[in-house]
Amino acid sequence: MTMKKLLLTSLLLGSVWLYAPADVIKQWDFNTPPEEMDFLPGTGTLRPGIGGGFPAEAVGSVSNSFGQVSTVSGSSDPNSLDNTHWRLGSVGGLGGFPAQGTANKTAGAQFRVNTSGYNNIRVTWDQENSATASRYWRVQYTLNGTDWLDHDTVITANSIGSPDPDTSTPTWQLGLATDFSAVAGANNNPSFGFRFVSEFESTATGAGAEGYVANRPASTYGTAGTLWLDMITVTGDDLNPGNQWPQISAFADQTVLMDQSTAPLAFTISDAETPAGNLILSAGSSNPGLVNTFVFGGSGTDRTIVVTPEPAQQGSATITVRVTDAGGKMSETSFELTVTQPALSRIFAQATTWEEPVTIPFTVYNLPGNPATWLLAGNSSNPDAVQNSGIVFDGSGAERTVTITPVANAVGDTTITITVSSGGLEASTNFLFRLLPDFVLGFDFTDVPNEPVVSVAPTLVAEGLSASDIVRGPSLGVTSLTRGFSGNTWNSINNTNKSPTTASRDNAILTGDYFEFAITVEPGHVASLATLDVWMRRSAVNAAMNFEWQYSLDGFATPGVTIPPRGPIWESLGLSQNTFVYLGRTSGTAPGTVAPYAWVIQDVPGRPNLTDSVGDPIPTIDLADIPELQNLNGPKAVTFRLYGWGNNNTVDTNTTALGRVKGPHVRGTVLESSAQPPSLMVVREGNNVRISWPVSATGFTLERTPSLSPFNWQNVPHPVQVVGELNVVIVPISADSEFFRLHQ
Ligand SMILES: [Ca+2]
Ligand SMILES: [Ca+2]
Ligand SMILES: [Ca+2]
Repeated sequence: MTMKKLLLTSLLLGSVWLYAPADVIKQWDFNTPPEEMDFLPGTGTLRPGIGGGFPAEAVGSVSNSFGQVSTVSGSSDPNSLDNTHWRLGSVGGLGGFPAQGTANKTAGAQFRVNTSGYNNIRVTWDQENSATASRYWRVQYTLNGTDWLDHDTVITANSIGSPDPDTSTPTWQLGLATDFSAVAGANNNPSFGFRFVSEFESTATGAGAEGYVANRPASTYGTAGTLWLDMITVTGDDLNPGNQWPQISAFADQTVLMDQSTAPLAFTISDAETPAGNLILSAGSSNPGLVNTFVFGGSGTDRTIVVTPEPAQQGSATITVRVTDAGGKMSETSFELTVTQPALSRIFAQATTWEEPVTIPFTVYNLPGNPATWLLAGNSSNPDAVQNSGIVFDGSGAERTVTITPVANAVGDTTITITVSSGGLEASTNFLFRLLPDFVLGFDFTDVPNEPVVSVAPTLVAEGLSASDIVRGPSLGVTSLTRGFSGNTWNSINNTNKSPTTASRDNAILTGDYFEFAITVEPGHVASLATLDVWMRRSAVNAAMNFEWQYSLDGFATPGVTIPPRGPIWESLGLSQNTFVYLGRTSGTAPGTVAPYAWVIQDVPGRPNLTDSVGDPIPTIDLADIPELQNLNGPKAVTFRLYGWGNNNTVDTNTTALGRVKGPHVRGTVLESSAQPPSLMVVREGNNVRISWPVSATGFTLERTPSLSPFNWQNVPHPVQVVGELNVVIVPISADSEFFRLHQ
């Protein structure tokens, strides 16, 4: 050992070349490449700007985006025209850092670096963290591309803002550094990589919290905290400076359809010492289950590669192409291959009446050919409800619409299938199309002024019904909202005016946090309620977000009955609780795209806040399955309440509203009692069934169908006999099921 130390000392003293600047192996500046410069920091690249090869990766389910964190402080990137910083953190409310106490040292930013031909690997970078981000960031590395080991380096985030150290955005730390020169396995290793991951205080410092602590001492750790990076620079010492590195040109990212190969992708290779024809090519995939077949073509400097995905697989993979010279030096470049198949955007179940055609937008993905030549076809499973000729397409390119016009007087369900085809490939989707009775009650808030209105009268009440105004429960605050009906001071731990203050369903019921309206069936009428629709709007993330519909037949003198949120859309969303959440909010930045009804599953910030925009529709709730809400003989009142409650963060001033524009709507039927349809009586008599109804019910025809889905009602051919006060039809029993109805 002494000998080695002495030798090393003499080398350091006597060998000038050891002090030569190391080579930059790779550098990520995240800027749009110079030839494509667009002066927009919000666009950039994850590919290394120097060195080629594997793009930077966000790991641990963290989302990422490009931008600039602050105009006050920046990174050391000298590019003043189009300087992008890389941001790790939630985007559109999705993909934040791990929840408190979970997933230590797994989430952050990852960089794969082929270090072949180098030793003394070192990394420098610039970093910024928001106030609520993790204070500690561990440097980890891998020697086999899979397993990650702790390096001694732990970065403590900077919390000092500028100009205000305590409240302004924290400033950048420039030139942070970590050194892998003592890690022998980091040298000359095509599988080397390193990453920066958020870390618990206890493991980072050997003391303190067994969880994440916030960067800024006065802040609380939050999953929405951010890690910003720039100028990730990897250096090393060339193991053989006498041999130049081979060169390989870059590839554009590629998209192919499932079961199709790429075209031959052209690239060039060269080397100072080795003839191009003697250079060795290899290729690898980050996702071998998706793609692992590569065929090289061409010769000399001009080469091609054909990449073939595995059968029936789709997804994406990073393809790395490497060139090695006769001296063993290797250079590489990478590109992303995406394997897709044609698809249509999801269309949820639709509800309407036969009188109201419905127009639905949809998007076509990954269908080849000129969109003007695409063939669009629609099919209806039940021509009694919708004919195929009632399905009409419009739009152009990938953005299309379908307008569905029902058959006159139809009620019932049909499944609509849409198929778009081109060049032997096609995409299709289907959805339920339900023809319901019309609305019998509706609140339109178009004329609600920006004042603290206490109640709003219904704007649609069917003949035979009367209805109350819509009002708030006694413990909700009255707030102003143009074209809406809003409430605040929802039950929460922060509301000192309520007791108890814990936000829960039971306490919402106890204290009276609800919106309410009532339908009264007038004497001489009978009503059946079919569906309940409501549109909602929340002002901010800390508004009440938990809800439950209830009804009462005694004006809530006794506890109400839960209306479970059920119906085709709830089913397709996989939701079957008795309560529901609504997580849309006008605060925050809207994500790029929002799937319909995403707001009943996840936080959806940035919802439209225009005074003339409807709120977010809550999926239609079926009432037809609730026996107590069918055949309501007047006089009879049904009172509806929508209870709401928040959580420990709910703030009194944050509002939850019905609307805007559209208030609650109920579909159903209301008939005069005298027009109440007669009942059919069915009795077995030997090998026949005896079907009868009162002779006083005139103008009815007995019909039958072998199935209700689809139905095919046909007149029953057997004669009608009058027996006393009854019309009687005798029908022989058959082996198949049959359904009967009276039709007027
Ligand atoms: Ca940059
Ligand atoms: Ca840019
Ligand atoms: Ca060479």
